[in-house]
Amino acid sequence: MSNKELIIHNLLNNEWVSGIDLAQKCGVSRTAVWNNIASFKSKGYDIESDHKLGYRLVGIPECLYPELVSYKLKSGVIGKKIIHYMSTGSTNIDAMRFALKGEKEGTVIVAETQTQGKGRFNSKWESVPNKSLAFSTLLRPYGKRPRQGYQFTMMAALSIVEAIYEFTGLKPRIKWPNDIYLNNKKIAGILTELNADTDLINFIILGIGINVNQNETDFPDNLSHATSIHCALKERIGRLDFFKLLLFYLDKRYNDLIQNKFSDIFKIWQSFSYPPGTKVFYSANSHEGNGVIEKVNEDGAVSIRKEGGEIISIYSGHLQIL
Ligand code: BT5
Repeated sequence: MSNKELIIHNLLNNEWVSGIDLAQKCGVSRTAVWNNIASFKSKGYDIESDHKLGYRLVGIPECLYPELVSYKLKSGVIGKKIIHYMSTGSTNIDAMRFALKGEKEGTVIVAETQTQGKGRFNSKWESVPNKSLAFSTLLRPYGKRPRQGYQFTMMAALSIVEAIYEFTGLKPRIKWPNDIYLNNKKIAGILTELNADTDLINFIILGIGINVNQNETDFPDNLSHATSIHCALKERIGRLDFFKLLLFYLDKRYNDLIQNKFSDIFKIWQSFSYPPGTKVFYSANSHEGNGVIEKVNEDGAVSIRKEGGEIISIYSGHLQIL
């Protein structure tokens, strides 16, 4: 843990800590403590100083700074290292760059906003500074095949609904293959990108975008089908604590996956997904049309019963709930 993180962690119980104690606990000089406090204040931390009592933290900024995310984070691998940007193009592109340079598994790249956030098939993903969540996690699963890539999207989707359910009591639905919906509007999306040889995955970038504290007016006109946790709950939620809970669930479900417990994940995933019989408009390669969901299969394909009764399996495509 860096000295910066240690200093903030020692202040996060909001009690007075003397400069000498802080310096000792963090293994730095008093001047270094003073310099760090000044730099924290410039980042938006509200810290009181008193020449006798020392320092006391009274407010934190609305940012997902690494030293805040790592405090009492209950996860083993995912989030062990956090890289934070106020603004970046796309955290998936950043994560890809770090991965190619040898960055360790579990590193999370998080941005307050993205200028070129992307969805599947190069579509655009919108985020709002300090209100949404946009982050990417680098995974290096051992011995997984490229055709198992969809399992990572499924475990991420499950982690997102579990975190939202525990944090808010709201029960979102998963829309095959990579979307999370609330009240039939999209609240989150997952972009899973692989770097693989023919037979083996080298690494995975798991990009997650979640609408957390946006108001209705924060969404552009072309996103009338989008919603946020705030819109559904009618109150703002603590984005930092929610993010930490999500990292915990991601870590837990990733662990299940690498211990070959995908069948367990898949069963729970199904209980959150739109059920058989849901009417959809499907589009995949050259096919498109109306139909109903017949089932989602453990190999990642969705079976659709077309209007004429024929059943087709789709491995990659879009569903629109009707
Ligand atoms: C997704 O693709 O939903 C994947 C989104 C992944 C975003 C994360 S953010 C962190 C990381 N870095 C990135 O650059 N990306 C990842 P897809 O299923 O193809 O859906 C994309 C479609 O969702 C767009 O074409 C829009 O219609 C819609 N959309 C865009 N922004 C949205 C938002 N904030 N809320 C709801 N829908 C949105």
